Amino acid sequence: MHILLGNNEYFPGIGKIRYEGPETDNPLAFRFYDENRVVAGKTMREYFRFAAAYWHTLGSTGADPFGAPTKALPWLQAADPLQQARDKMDAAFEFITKLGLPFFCFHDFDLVAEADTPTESERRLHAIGEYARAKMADSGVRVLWGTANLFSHPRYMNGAATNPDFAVVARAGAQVKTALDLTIALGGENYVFWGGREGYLSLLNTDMKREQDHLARFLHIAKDYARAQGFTGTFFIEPKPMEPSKHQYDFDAATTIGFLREYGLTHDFKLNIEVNHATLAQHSFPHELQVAADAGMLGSMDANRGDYQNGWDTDQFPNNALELTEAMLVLLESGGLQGGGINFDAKIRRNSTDPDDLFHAHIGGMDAFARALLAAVAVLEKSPYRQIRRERYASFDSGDGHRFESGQLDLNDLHRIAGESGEPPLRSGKQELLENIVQRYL
Ligand code: XUL
Ligand code: CO
Repeated sequence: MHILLGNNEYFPGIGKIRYEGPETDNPLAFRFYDENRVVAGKTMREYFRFAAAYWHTLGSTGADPFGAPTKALPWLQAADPLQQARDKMDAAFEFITKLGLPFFCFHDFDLVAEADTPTESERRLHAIGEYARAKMADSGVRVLWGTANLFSHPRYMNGAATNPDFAVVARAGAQVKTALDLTIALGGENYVFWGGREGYLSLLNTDMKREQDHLARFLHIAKDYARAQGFTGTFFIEPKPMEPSKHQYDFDAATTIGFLREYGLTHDFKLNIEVNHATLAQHSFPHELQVAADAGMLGSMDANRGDYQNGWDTDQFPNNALELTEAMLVLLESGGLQGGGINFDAKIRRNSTDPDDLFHAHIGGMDAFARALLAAVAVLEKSPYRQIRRERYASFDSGDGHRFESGQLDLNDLHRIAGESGEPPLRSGKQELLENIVQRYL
């Protein structure tokens, strides 16, 4: 089928964003992100696999609970939903290719507005899917992951897969089937489940055990369906502790890993770790990455940052090079992301109203990651970071420590050894030294 691609320009005056190095005065250039530079055995482009988040980048109008939209986005003006969806996609691909992002991520109804009936919604999704295929073939841009929005529509107010009403669970299943079909048709590399309403507001009306059993059953049948269609990518669960639900079942990485293990889902599912979700759970981003990596389940990440002074999900663009350097240390030491990439699940502020603000935001985020990667590689290659960490545990490398680690000692042995050794000398954790080492290579 021949598809006529739109030719409106939505970001006039902005050309391809290029690497110009740290000394450039051009605000619309990369200072650190050089897509062809080889670091840690890969080009930066391959290492990060950056993705635009369709919902924020093309859909954020600046509306908040206190006020109306501040941005009349030119690609959202057509009255016909499919025309609007095509305009939005033209803007998306113009933005993505000017920035040089290899991927994008989407929810089903980011691509086109949901209709009044499932049949009409599916028809619209199919049509915009064909349009996306043509744009992707034309540009080489790919889908990092797709997902279904199971949280915006009022029918999901009591949950989707965990809804106490089976009719809603079935409806969510229908939506996931269509979103999986679309993701597969677009060659999507992964599929995400974020359970915004998979949780509860009050235990007084909630059978938590039953709801979690239903969630597991739902994930199993979704996975079985996708595998039967030939999907070989990975499913990611994206942990978040709260907001919009008071208690979300995928609270953090550790909780989610326990859930996947309990229900036999570890073979197909890994985690998508988001910075601002980590901090909402009172963890740091590197902590969540490490928990996932230690379980062999570090799949992908959603990049953003929260706000130091308030507790909620502000989804600001990442710019904290120190935090990201610690994150990159975890990534480099654990062998990297399994199948995923870095999706900018971030939005520009309500009062950022110029078309170039979207570019500044992404350029800053990409540069922050590139800078962090270079710093982390330098820490590993040039500093005693690894050696200090290794020596901290050296007493387990041989002798009784090694015998303990390999299960050869019982509690009586510990009692005897402690009696023979006397009071252990205090050993510094060297935290400030390690912090200075990381600072030095920033
Ligand atoms: C919400 C969030 C979602 C998921 C995809 O906090 O992060 O956008 O990334 O549903
Ligand atoms: Co996210």
